[in-house]
Amino acid sequence: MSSTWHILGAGSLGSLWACRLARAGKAVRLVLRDEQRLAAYEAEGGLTLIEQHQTTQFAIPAQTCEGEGPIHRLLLACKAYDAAPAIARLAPRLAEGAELVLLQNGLGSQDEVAEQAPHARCIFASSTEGAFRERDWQVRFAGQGFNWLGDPGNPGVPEWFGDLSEAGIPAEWSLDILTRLWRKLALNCAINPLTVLYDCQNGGLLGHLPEVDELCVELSTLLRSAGQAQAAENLAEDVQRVIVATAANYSSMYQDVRAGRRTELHYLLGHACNVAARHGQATPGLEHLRQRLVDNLQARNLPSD
Ligand code: NAD
Ligand code: KPL
Repeated sequence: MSSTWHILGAGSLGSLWACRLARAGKAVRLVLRDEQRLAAYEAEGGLTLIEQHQTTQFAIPAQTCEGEGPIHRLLLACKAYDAAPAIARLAPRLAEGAELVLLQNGLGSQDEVAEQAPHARCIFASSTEGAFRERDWQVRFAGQGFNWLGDPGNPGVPEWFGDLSEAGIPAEWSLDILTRLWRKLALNCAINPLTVLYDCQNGGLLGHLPEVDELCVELSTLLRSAGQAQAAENLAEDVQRVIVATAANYSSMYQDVRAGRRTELHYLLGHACNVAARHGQATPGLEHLRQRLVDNLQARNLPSD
C-alpha cells in the first residue's frame, strides 16, 4: 500500500500537518480545489510554516481533486460542512481499503463522509492544536495542543501511526474517540455561541455563568441519553475551567463570524439539538440558544445552516 499522505485542504490545520510531515521526510501530496488554486500554489513555490520565530517553506507537490493516481491515505482537513462534498468528488480515486483521517470539529460530518465512501476506513480526530493562515499558503502555528485519533468501529492502530511522532505531531490512539468528540462538542456548545451573542472573549462569559450552567445541565442530560455518560462527568466545572484558562481568547466561532466566514454551527449546537430531538429529550435552553444564534447570523447575512 502506498505510504503517501494525501492532504485535502491547504488551510490552517491541513498546512500545519503537511509541513510537519514533509519536514520529517514523509511523502506528502496536497489536494487542491481546482486548477486555479493549483496554479496559484505552484507560483508560490510551496507552503510556509511559521513557528515561533522560524519561517520555513516546503515545496510539497500538489494536484487537484481530479488529479492522477489512487489515494490510499487521506487527511481530510477542510471544514465540517465541506467534508462530504469533498469526499464525493474524490471517491473515484479512493483505493480499496483507503484510510481517511477526519480532522473536522464537531459531530455529524464523519457519518456524512462514511456514507460517501462506504469502503474506506474512517478515522476520527479531535485536535486542540491551534493554527491560522496569515495569508494564502502560509500558516502560523499558534497554539501547542494535542491530537486524539480513533476509529469507533475498529480498535486496531493504523500501521502509519508512528509517522505522527516522527513528524513531531503530538498524538495518541484513542479507544474512546466518540467520547472525546462529544465532550469537545459540549464545551463548544456551552461557550462558542454565547461569545458571539455577547460579542466577547471567552472570559466575558464569567459574567453569564448562570446561563452557561443551565446549558451544561441540558448538555449533560443529552450526553447521557446519547450513551456518552463519561463525556458528561463534571461538564460544568470543565466548562468554567476552559473559560478561565482561555479568558483572553476569542472562540473559533466568534472568529469565524468576525471574519464573515460560515460557522460550523450545524455540526456543533445543531448536532446537539438534532440528537436531543431523536431521543425525545426537550432541550429548551439549547433550542433557544440555536434560534438566537441563527437570528444573529442572518442579521449579518451569514449562512445559518
Ligand atoms: P480552513 O478553512 O483554514 O481550511 C480548510 C481548507 O479546505 C480551505 O483551504 C478550503 O479551501 C479547503 N477545501 C474545502 N473544500 C475543499 C475541496 N473540495 N478540495 C480542496 N480543498 C478544499 O480550516 P481549518 O481551520 O484548518 O479547520 C479544519 C477543521 O479543523 C475544522 O473542522 C476546524 O473546526 C478544525 N480545527 C481547526 C483548528 C485550527 O486551529 N485551525 C483547531 C482545531 C480544530
Ligand atoms: O475549542 C474552543 C473553540 O473556540 O472552538 C474553545 C477554546 C474550547 C472554546 O469553546
